[in-house]
This record gives sequence, structure tokens and C-alpha cells, in this order.
Amino acid sequence: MLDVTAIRKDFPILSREVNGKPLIYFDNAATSQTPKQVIDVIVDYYSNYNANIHRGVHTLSQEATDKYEAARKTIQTHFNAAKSHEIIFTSGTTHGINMIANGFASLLKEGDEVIVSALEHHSNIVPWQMLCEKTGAILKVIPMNENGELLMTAYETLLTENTKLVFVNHVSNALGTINPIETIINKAHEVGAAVLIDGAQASPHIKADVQALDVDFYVVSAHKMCGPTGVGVLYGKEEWLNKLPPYQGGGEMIAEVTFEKTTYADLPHKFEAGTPNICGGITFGAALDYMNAIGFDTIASYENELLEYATAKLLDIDGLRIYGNSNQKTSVISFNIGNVHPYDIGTIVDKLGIAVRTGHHCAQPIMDFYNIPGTVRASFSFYNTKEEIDIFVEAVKKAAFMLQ
Ligand code: C6P
Repeated sequence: MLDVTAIRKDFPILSREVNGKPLIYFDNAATSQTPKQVIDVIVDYYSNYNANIHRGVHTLSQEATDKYEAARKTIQTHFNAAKSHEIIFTSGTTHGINMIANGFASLLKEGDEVIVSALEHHSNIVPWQMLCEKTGAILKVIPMNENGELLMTAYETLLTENTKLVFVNHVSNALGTINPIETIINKAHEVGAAVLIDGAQASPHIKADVQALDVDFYVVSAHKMCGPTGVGVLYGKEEWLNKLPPYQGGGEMIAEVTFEKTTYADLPHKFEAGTPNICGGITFGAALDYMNAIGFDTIASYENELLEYATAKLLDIDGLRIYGNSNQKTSVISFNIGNVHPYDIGTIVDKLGIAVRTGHHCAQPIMDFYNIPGTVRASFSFYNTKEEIDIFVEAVKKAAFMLQ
């Protein structure tokens, strides 16, 4: 059982007001809020041991290095990576995807095929289109149905001996669909293709085991998991990370530099040029400790309760349509009411202290599929409550009444 009253006390922001009303934060899919235990780690870092890492013999640098590397181990354990050097710190999911897309530019040739899904965030579309432009590779798309589910039979027909890479999100940010990534990975491996899974939206709800999944690359952002912005992780199988060229050149990613030739450092440093987000990395570790102390099964089951409760209540509103009706969903509800523009609903509920996201959610192909400009997206976290959902539903009713 999750003690939501106690948990809410960990999040200072949840006691603030917005427009004279208590904040109701339902924009967790965009970024999650930060508990005091994690904020304290940021304050401690800058108050006590702020220093550059892997470079200094002085005490502060050693302390910061130890904590940064300890965070890498925490992240390794969380995702069950076989080796800590398979965990590469990034600035977030977008950075991780671009690193791999850039790396594959040297491995692909004209006529090779790569597969994306219809359910992707722009971060998992645009870098691959750029890769295809550079290499002459062909981009194929796994289609989806009205429920927002991928058509797996169609996926199988897209896979050929020319398929080199498949990249799909674990969970759709716009609809909440949980994709059958085990099958996607296994089928891709049958034709010898590598698989990158965008775990940005799954990671706050589902603890992915990268070894059990046998996934080649898995990317996440800390800020969706009670951590800070500007930091994330790319998990890559050691054999792939050794095979791919580095993404950026600079300090810390080298073994030796002369004007004739540079040799690269071992993993993970080969992919970590320059001074990293040291505080961010350490804090990401603390955020995972915080979430693991609550437990991902407990989190998922509570959020599922919120999802079912909110879905039933919202569907009672005349003319409200929910986009994304897979029975495998995280706690995300995307909806519209009649022809009302989602932005107008978002603006009215904001006046009532409620934060939701409106628009295309950086997933325009999904909006095109439904022939809509965007949706209102409410996304729940383990610190939200049914009482907040009740207030939200009343606010949406009020907005619908005013706007229709
Ligand atoms: N989605 C949302 O409101 P970054 O910005 O690099 O941390 O994450 C990008 C990203 C990649 N893939 C998926 C599935 C995502 O959901 C996101 C971020 C946020 O839906 C902000 S656009």
C-alpha cells in the first residue's frame, strides 16, 4: 500500500498555490516533480563538494568522482545492466538517441532499412530521418490502430534481411500505450537488427531489466523520474558501444592525443566528452533510490488505480473522447471535447490551479493519424490523488460548458 499523504509531504512544490488555488500537477509525462530527499542532494553537492571529476587529486574532486561513479552503479543496478560502463551519462533521452543515430551513420549504407513506429516522439523520429538522409538508408514505419496500438503483424512484414535497426518507445508519451517491446526486440534480433528502446515515458512507471529484455540500447531522462533536468542515461550493450564511434571529441574521452592521432578512452568515458552534469548524475542516483524505496510495483498499481478512476469519470462528460485506449497503458489520458481547442481547455483549468499539457506533445504523426491538432493530456504520478482527479473533472466540465 502506498501512503500518498506521507509521500506528498516529500514534495515541497505540491503545497504551493497557482492562481489562488492549490496546485494540481497533472503534467508528469512532461516532467515529474522533485522530492525533498533529492533536492537535499543538490544542495549538499553545491554546499560541500562541488568540483570537477576524474581530473583532480584533491579531496573535493575525489569525493565528487566517487559519488558520480556510485550513482552510475545505482543506475546500473536499477536497469540490471551487466556492467557499469554500459551506462553512459547523457543530457537526456534526446541526447542518447542522437548519440546512437550518429554512431550508426558509419555503419549503414544505401538500401539498408531502419524501422520506427507510428507512436514515436519527435526525438525518436527526426534523428533517424537525419541518419537516413546521410546514409541513404530507408525509414519504414510500424502502423498503429485506432486504440493507439502497434500492428504487430505489419511489423513482422516490415522486417527483412536488410533491417539494421529498430527504434520504438516503450511507452507512448502522447497516448500512454505500453508497447510489446519484448516481441519487438525478439523479432528484430531474428533478422539480425539492433534495437533501441526509448524508455523516457516507461521509466517513471516500469522498471526495465535490460538483460532480460536483451535490448541493445535503452535511453531515459532523469527528469521524468523525480530527478533533475539536463541529465539522463544511455544503456548500450558493451559490444555495441565498443563498435560505435564516439559522439563528440574533447576532454576525458581520450586515451592519448597527439597532432598525428588520438586514441579513445575505454567505456564509458569514450562517450562522455567534456565536463558532465556532475550534480545531475549524482542526483539521478538519489532519485532512483527514492523511487525504489517506494517500489515500482507499488507505484504502478497505485497509478493504475488513478488511471481507471479518471478514465471512468472523464468519459461521463458529454462529447469527451479519449485517444489511446489500449488495455496496456500507463497513467496518461489524452482527450478532446467536441471541437473545442485543447489549448482553451488547458488555459481554463490552469486558472483553476491545474497543470496539464496541451498540443501535439511532440508527436505530430499521432495527431495526424487522428486528424486533430492536438489533445489535452493529463498524466498522473504516484503523488497524485483521486481527490485531485475529482477537482480536475469538475474543472474540465466547467471549461466544456464555457467553450461549447
Ligand atoms: N516528452 C512530453 O511532454 P528529453 O526532452 O530529451 O528529456 O525527452 C524527450 C522524449 C523522448 N521520448 C519520449 C517518449 C518522450 O516523452 C520525451 C519527452 C515530454 O511528452 C516533453 S516533449
